[in-house]
Amino acid sequence: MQATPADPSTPDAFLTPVEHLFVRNHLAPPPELDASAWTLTVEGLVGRPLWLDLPALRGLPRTRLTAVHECFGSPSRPDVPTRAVANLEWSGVALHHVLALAAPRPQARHVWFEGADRGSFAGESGLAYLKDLPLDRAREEVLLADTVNGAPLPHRHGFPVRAVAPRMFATNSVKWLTRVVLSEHRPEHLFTTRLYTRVPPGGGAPQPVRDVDVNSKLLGPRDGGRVPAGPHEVTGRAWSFTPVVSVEVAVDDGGWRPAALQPRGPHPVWQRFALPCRLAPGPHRIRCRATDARGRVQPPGGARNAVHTVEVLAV
Ligand SMILES: Nc1nc2c(c(=O)[nH]1)N[C@H]1C(S)=C(S)[C@@H](COP(=O)(O)O)O[C@H]1N2
Ligand SMILES: [Mo]
Repeated sequence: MQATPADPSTPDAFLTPVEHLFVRNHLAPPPELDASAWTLTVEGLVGRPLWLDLPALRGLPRTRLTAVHECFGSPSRPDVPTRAVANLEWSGVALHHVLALAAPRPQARHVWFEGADRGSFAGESGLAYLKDLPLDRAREEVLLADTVNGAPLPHRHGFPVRAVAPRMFATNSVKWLTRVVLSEHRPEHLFTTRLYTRVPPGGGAPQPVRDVDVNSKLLGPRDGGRVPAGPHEVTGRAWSFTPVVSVEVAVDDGGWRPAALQPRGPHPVWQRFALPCRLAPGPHRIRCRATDARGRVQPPGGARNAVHTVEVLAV
């Protein structure tokens, strides 16, 4: 998978500026679609197959959504933390409006989302980028977005329209969306059934990578940074499928202390946390650990959402 040459670091802002957003493309080169030629087809188990152009899509009721956008990381290394995360405001048309026009048949259970990018990945060629979701879930949650942070999507982030699947890993948010298929079954495909699956914590059959884990990221002070000795505010962001209910911070061997935590509100956004502390001259290790409303806690290590640790030198 190609990432931006140097992934920009996450700024400590509620909305991540788009120029700081990571880029993840599996299939080179990323397409530069022409807005006037773009169409979305909706096909499969539908009563009325659709071909929508942009004016037709934009004629439907619009919605805004602010949500965490987190890359799962490499599908072949599902336990390695990447902490590539952002918080973005999208706008567009809720998928359910489009589905209502297409009239899914009662046998339809799954929605497939296909992007316009084509290429090779993991030794397979001629691939499209394809993901799928259960119909009920897609109908409730998915947005067909044409803006991010109030501006049209840049080409690299899916212009003119991408799917946004809130509370799910961003691998489900298909860029350059051109085809939606309703089906009785899941698609057998590299990106649906063979990659982006993982064994749930208690064991069992591998499940598709969907719901985000409970997770947090320290944003201040920065890892590897030098800071003046004295009083500091440790800050960062925490997020999960459900709201985060507590974040604890540990400085060196001082034990876990509860940080002040912003509430999540109605949108699945990330939540800021802060804890004042005093850093004596010398090296320090700072850690943060989030707990969500389901009682899930970040594990100490060995998982992609393991406790985040930064090391700083106070001088
Ligand atoms: N069509 C298409 N959609 C895609 C991808 C892709 O390679 N092709 N990558 C996915 C992955 S793994 C992630 S993390 C997000 C990244 O979105 P961004 O590049 O806008 O940050 O897009 C997802 N949607
Ligand atoms: Mo990703």
